[in-house]
Amino acid sequence: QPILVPILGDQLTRNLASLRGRTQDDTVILMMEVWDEATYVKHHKQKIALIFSAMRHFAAELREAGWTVDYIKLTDADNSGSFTGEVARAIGRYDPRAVHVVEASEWRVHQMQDEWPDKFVCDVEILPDDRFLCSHAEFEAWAEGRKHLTMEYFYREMRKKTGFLMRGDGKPVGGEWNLDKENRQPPKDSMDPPARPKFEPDEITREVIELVEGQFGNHFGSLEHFEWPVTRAQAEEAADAFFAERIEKFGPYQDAMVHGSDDLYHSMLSTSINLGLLDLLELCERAQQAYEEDNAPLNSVEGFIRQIIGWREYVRGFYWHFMPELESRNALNAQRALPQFYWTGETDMRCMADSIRSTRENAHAHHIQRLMVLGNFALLAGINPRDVQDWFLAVYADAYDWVELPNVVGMILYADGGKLATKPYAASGNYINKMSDYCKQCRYSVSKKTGEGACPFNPLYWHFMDRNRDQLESNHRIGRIYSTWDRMGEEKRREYLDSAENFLDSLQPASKGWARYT
Ligand code: FAD
Ligand code: DLZ
Ligand code: SF4
Repeated sequence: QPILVPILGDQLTRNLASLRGRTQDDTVILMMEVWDEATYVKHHKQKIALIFSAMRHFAAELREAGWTVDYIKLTDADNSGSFTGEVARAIGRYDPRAVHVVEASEWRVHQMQDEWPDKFVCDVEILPDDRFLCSHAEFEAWAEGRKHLTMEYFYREMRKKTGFLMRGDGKPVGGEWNLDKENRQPPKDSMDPPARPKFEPDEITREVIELVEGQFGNHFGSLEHFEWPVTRAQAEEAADAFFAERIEKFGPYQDAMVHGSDDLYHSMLSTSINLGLLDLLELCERAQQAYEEDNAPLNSVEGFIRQIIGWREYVRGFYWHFMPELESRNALNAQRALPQFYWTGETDMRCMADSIRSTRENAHAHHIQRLMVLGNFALLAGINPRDVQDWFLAVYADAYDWVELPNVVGMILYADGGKLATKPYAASGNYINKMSDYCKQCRYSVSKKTGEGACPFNPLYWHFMDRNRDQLESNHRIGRIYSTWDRMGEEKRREYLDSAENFLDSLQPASKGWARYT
């Protein structure tokens, strides 16, 4: 009787807790393409193609290394369509003495796994996912008794724990923990970021692309530019290029936006990291090495390491700490439907149109587009959190509930009432103008505050502040905004509010069928 080891689609590493220490002759690995996972939201076509292709490549790699892999394809005749159904069928086939599986990264799938011990005739062991650097218990111990779960303090603990950029005396290299203030440079005309490596679809990927076009042709997004790494070797090549060519300027231009320039100096590694193709400690070691060898300044390297051992680990801990309530939080009582243009890209707002174009073409937009353009608009316009969650979960190739949800509910929408962010990331057109080249050729005028042709972010900003005054005025980081508002006088305030309302009234709500099967 073998041990059955199901490997989920975002667990694609040989260094998985369920494989470690196992021998090949008494192990059957099970990998499953299932309808339920492909359709719980209508994922971008590239996201499904990426996951299926990476799964198929990983299965081939495991077989080549001598493992027995039972791989269930989406269109296999008896495919039951769910993880639970497929594990049950595999138990029928192999009569294993136990199932060893690594805990799912998402609440939804973890709930399924929790039922397995009662459902199945054999033993079921659910193992911790030690690819994350901070265990659930460690996060809970850190969170215990804290009024605010401030990322910065979590991050400092992670620096001490991992030793990255630490001096022998326990102080941070360079004397400061966080160099974010050096990482806010606007784009320069002379910027010329080197292109990242693009990976031509091989036969496996081409077959998957055909499958996705056939089965999920009505999902959002284009498959024309499928260029993601789908194997560990390719992901490492992508990482090599980042550390050789882009990390130097990663820090300074982290918040910059340039029309038509989709990668800038970002690593573009999130899809590979989330699938399990890259190892977090190795990435951080390489970043640190770039600093030690004088290939990148401290602000770039610290910024990169902070995203990985700080933000990424923090949002994962935050997710498990607040689930399942997190997904229904709506502290600002935002009720508006998501506008249709999030799906079509048909809007005259040039910043939104470009961010949505990149999303449609690449299943990717970089952080500041997600946060300060797409997210900021959703916040200011009062889009209900469920619609925004569905959109962000569906459209990005790196999107999984555990990472998307805290970013949407906590970071962009302030729907958790300020647990993640100490104030809403609300900004008028001025911020976007400062950090991008979008506004110069926009149909709207960023310097016009109200009325016909005014940048919609301007009146929406004040509409947001005004309608949420009860909740926000007591926040010491934002409260003083209201004295500016009050000083404007009744007539000016009315102009802002009317302009915002006219704009909001003009928005066409999206049909629900874009995000979910109805
Ligand atoms: P880089 O800019 O090169 O950053 C390096 C790495 O740091 C990323 O690959 C990622 O692993 C990590 N990272 C950076 N910021 C965050 C963050 N806020 N949370 C978690 N990890 C972070 N990231 C996802 O992986 N999946 C998502 O579904 C996702 N949804 C998001 C939704 C919103 C509203 C926002 C504001 C951010 C979201 N992010 C998400 C975080 C971030 O935008 C992406 O990780 C990043 O854009 C990926 O591109 P990159 O690999 O070039 O990142
Ligand atoms: C996102 C996704 C999709 C689209 N399809 C599958 C699949 O068919 N099989 C699979 O194992 N995983 C898939 N995934 C990723 C899973 O949803 C992910 O592993 C879990 O959500 C983790 O909780
Ligand atoms: Fe966006 Fe306003 Fe600038 Fe147009 S003017 S690109 S809508 S910020």
